[in-house]
Amino acid sequence: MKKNNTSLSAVLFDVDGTLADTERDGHRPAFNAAFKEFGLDWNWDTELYGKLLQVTGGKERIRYYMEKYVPSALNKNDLSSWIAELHKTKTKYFLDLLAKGNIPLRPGIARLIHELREKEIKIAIATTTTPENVTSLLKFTLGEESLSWFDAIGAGDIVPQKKPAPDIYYWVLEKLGLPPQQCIAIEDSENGLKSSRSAGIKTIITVSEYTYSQNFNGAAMVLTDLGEPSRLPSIVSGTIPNLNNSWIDASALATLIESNDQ
Ligand code: XBP
Ligand code: MG
Repeated sequence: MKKNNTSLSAVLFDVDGTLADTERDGHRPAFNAAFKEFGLDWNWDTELYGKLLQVTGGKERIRYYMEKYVPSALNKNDLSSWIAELHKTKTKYFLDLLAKGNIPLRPGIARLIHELREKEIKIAIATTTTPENVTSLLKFTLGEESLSWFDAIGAGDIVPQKKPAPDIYYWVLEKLGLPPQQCIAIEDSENGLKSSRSAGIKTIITVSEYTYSQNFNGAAMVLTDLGEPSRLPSIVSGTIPNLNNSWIDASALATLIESNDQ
């Protein structure tokens, strides 16, 4: 018997800031450790990192930082390969941090993933981050077998343009073989929202430390997090019909798909 009798076919999750708070105490110190290993005196403090986050993608972020703050360092024979090597070192440090198990999933993420699986609603990942970062985060939070739960994992450089471009969402929709009208995206940032909305997908925002003051026009709903039955989320703006001060679950997402709201 088909368990999912709604028009909701898939939920597409962003990773950084959405599945887990990875930026301030994950990616940022990993970049700094890589800078140190490369003998660079660069230090991305929490405030500067907030500004740099407007550029998605670690390699792109390093290049942007160099152009803006240390242009003299741009003068290298093969700048792109040098940035790629530096970024590879950063990924190594980030994976070490994940393996320590210090970066938990955000409220409601594991609950919703388990419920969607039970109801046979597809789940997928649409992120800018490096593929190994996604697989490690999933492995160390939901367990090794969780990788097989996802019907598509779209990550990193597999598309030419990172968020806010819609490319990664188009890629995932194609892998799933689904139209955007049957999917919901869960994001935490303005760049992520631009990406998912440009691909025509209704989107829920769970704000994160670095994104709460961004512009979320076009989101179906903006909340602090997905919430748990024991700890309801706070609604920042918007609503889902019949949600009534509750947490985000599969039936709330199905109602959103079926509503005429954005
Ligand atoms: C996440 C990012 C990523 C991470 C770093 O954006 O911008 O660049 O900060 O990952 P989103 P890499 O959540 O919108 O996908 O260093 O592996 O690129
Ligand atoms: Mg994000």
